[in-house]
Amino acid sequence: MKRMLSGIKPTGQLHLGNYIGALSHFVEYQDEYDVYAFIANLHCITVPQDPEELQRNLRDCVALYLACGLDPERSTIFLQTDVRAHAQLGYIMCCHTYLGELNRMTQFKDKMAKGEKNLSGGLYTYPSLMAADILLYDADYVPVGEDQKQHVELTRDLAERMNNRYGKLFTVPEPLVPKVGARIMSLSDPTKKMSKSDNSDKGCIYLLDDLKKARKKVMSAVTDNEARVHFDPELQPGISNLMQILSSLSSNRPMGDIEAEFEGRGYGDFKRAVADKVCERLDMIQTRYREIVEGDMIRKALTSGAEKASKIADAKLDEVQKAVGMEIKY
Ligand code: ATP
Ligand code: LTN
Repeated sequence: MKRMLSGIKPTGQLHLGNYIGALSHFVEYQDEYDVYAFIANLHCITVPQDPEELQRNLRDCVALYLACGLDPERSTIFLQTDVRAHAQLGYIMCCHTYLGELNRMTQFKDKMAKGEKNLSGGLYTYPSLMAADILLYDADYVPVGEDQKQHVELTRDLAERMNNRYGKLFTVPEPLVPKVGARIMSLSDPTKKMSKSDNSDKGCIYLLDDLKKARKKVMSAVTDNEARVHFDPELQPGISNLMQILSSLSSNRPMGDIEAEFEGRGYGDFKRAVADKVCERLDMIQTRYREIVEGDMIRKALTSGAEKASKIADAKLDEVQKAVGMEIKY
């Protein structure tokens, strides 16, 4: 069975973009692949965090993994720091990454360009740690949203570089970016990605948002004056974004189908249909979430996940350290 690995960095509450772009796919792929899904808590601290809030976000993230349908019996769910090999291979990968490569990473470049102050060394070298996360498990596929594709491509380059230098150590992974919904846009500014760090709360639907609030966000989403439900992300970014949301939540319903259903009808009708779908899915997730946080499922899932993941990761780390010549033979 091919192996698939992905992680989420809960620096805030998970939102609909995380769900549609990444999390929902981890769940779908469980039948077909050996899925490893982790909570990237080392990546979280690359930007300043309030300790109590971070703890809450980490717990909520695991609960939401489970509530969205990740099944600890079939998939391996774990907290990154429970598997010590991540930090250690992360360092080794960092020593095999060129400064020029890190300088090209758009996520870091964007933050620099915005003039953000006091960016950390951890944020700069984060793609090397991400490479370690993936390569430790010889993952074949990495399901991510559009914004993470560049990091998986760097991972491929690093895997090939090390394989060439030390002999075959790693599987070279492939990014899996969904055709629809890889970049869900903000509802209040459809030229920007829906993000936890969105300045206005209106553009981002959180998975734990009160249903009334979520409905209101959809109903007041920015659209246009074209007065037709048509898929054209350039000309009608707001409407096209809502269409992507509706399509992704309806088993990738074709855009032509949605256009036909709403032909000659107003945006109000269309937005109501999107809001109904969003609220239906959130309601399902939230009901399950409440059961999970009251029970003992989080602790159990993470304990068995860490045990299973550590076995694989520790063995790979050993192999790498030997190949690089870092161990002493007696
Ligand atoms: P954010 O911008 O919200 O802080 P992020 O990409 O920095 O998100 P994560 O929360 O770790 O950090 O993202 C988890 C996954 O969700 C990644 O695979 C990412 O590509 C995907 N993702 C994030 N935002 C969106 C979005 N707006 N549309 C589709 N996928 C997204
Ligand atoms: N960098 C990702 C989170 C992440 C990840 C990974 C995703 C960390 N390690 C390994 C896939 C595979 C992010 O910011 N969204």
